[in-house]
Amino acid sequence: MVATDNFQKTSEPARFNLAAYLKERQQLCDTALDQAIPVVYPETIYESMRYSLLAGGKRVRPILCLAACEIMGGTMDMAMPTACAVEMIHTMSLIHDDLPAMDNDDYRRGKLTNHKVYGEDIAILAGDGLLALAFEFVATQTPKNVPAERTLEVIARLGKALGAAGLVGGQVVDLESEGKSDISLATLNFIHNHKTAALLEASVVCGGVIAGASPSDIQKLTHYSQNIGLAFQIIDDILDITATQEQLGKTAGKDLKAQKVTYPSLWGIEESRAKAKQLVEEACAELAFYGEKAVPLQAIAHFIINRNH
Ligand code: GRG
Repeated sequence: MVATDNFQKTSEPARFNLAAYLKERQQLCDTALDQAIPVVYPETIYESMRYSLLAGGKRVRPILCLAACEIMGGTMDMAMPTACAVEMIHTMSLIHDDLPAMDNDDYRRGKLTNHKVYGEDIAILAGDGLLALAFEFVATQTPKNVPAERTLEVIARLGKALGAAGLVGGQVVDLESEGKSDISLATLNFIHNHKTAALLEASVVCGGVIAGASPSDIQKLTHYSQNIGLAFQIIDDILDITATQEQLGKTAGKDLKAQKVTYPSLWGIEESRAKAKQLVEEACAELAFYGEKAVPLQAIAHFIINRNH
């Protein structure tokens, strides 16, 4: 098997070239995202939106969306507008998260943050622009072979995942928890199930919806994505401690400095890693029903816990 070095650390599915798979799909997503935002008047806002959207990033969410569509019998073309939309939403949440009023970060994806380059006013508007475009893009670019009611369901699910019942709600509780050392595991889980897992879940489930997945398929995709969503965040917390700024592309060690309650601060690094591994194993088992077709989603789940950035 050829794959990233890190990918080989756990008992991942064999005979699947994950590195090549991710590279191919990252390139497809990058091209589609590049084409989604031409620079027209007023140039500043389009340049600012493109600056963060095309700054790199692993493209985990769009790749999950495409893979979920394929496992359910759809094609990448059917899901590409939704895949672009989830990356636009993710990027806008990073731009707003980095603002001085929130996390106040100077670096993201290895570059200066949006507000450091364009100013806070334009950075807020770039986030707003990306958010609006995400919905317009799904509504106007989803190909005609996807029934309109599926597209409508995608729009509703995305709205729910990023609003007060999802990312926004998670971010609010995270802000309210700042500086408190007595945050419970239930609160920590609430924050990350909303801030991180909700969009990963929507990415996967919307891919399935586009392909016409049945309610029982949607249930399996939901369980898979909730598990990898939490595992993703546990690893994110560990990397904040163990990885360098160069690896992360953003300031490292921020949680420790802010004395933030995280999974490793509650459980320690090794137990956190073990929990993430267990969540990924449960996620993979959820898809065993689909046999060989599930291999890409299972391999991505392993990548999520074995990544170093
Ligand atoms: C969605 C309307 C709306 C507002 C945003 C600021 C905010 C509300 C929410 C914060 C959400 C947030 C920043 C969650 C963190 C998620 C996370 C683990 C990000 C890192 O994702 P990676 O590792 O990053 O996939 P790359 O750069 O690879 O894409």
